[in-house]
Amino acid sequence: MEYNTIIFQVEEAVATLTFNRPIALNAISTELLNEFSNVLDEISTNEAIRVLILTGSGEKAFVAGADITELAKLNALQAKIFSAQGHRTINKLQHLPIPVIAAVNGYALGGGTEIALASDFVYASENAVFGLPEITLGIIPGFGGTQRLTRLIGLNRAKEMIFTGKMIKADEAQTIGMVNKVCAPDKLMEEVVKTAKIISGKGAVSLRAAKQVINNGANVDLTTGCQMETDAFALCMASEDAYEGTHAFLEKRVPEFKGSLLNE
Ligand code: CO8
Repeated sequence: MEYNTIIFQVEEAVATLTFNRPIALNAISTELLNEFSNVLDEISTNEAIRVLILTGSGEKAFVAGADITELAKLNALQAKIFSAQGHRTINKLQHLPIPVIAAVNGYALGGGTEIALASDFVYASENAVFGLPEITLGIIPGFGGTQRLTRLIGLNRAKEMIFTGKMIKADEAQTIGMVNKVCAPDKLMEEVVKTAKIISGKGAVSLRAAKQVINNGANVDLTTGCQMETDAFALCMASEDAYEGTHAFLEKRVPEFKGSLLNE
């Protein structure tokens, strides 16, 4: 499918989705949000894609938030509809069955930070900047930032960021756990692709199971989470990949995962 605001490429098993509105630092317009949602649908039904990378076009921005030109014209009802649509799309991202790495290559503000928060983990370039500056616009985060940032970095740090609207650089974001790795700008994609390839070489069933159990387990008590792990573990053992992985170890060879989601 062709998109106006997104570049979508698939190379081997790794897909790269590039937010592409250079005119507004890749800000999220209604069109971009619709296209983002459609690409996620496309990815979730394509079994050949094992890992998704998100990034922004240009050297300056990942995503500079919702498009403020559009935002400024919304009445309360339209804002509710836009925010709900954003939540649906970002939930879809968080629950995509495959791993998602955000390659944050510049400003990730407002909705941009919220997209990074719903990814599985973040690598950032040294010039990346994170923040939820909505308070400065007289609003609050509307795509899950008040909830996901709090869960990730804790109540007090999240409150400070949200109440002040302050922007933080990549190294501080790494210190507080928002970023896994900080890279030189010209090495960011290389590092992300390297990690994506390591992941895409693993078994598809176990990757999906691990992501699902980690995500769902984060919202329940430990006993329930461990029970979910037990069930998912049993499901993995029924896959061809588990047979291949365990037998490859015993035969002292590298496993060749077919990644079939079916137990043929
Ligand atoms: N929306 C629209 N246009 C933008 C945005 C944006 N978010 N960010 C930048 N632009 C435009 C600028 O207007 C400018 O356009 P032009 O050249 O036509 O004047 C161009 O991009 C380049 O930007 P700057 O000249 O401002 O570049 P600087 O290097 O001086 O500054 C910044 C870069 C710091 C990133 C600055 O552009 C900025 O502060 N941008 C806004 C960041 C922001 O506040 N984001 C949060 C938006 S609100 C949000 O995300 C809420 C999500 C949930 C919504 C729920 C809705 C109901």
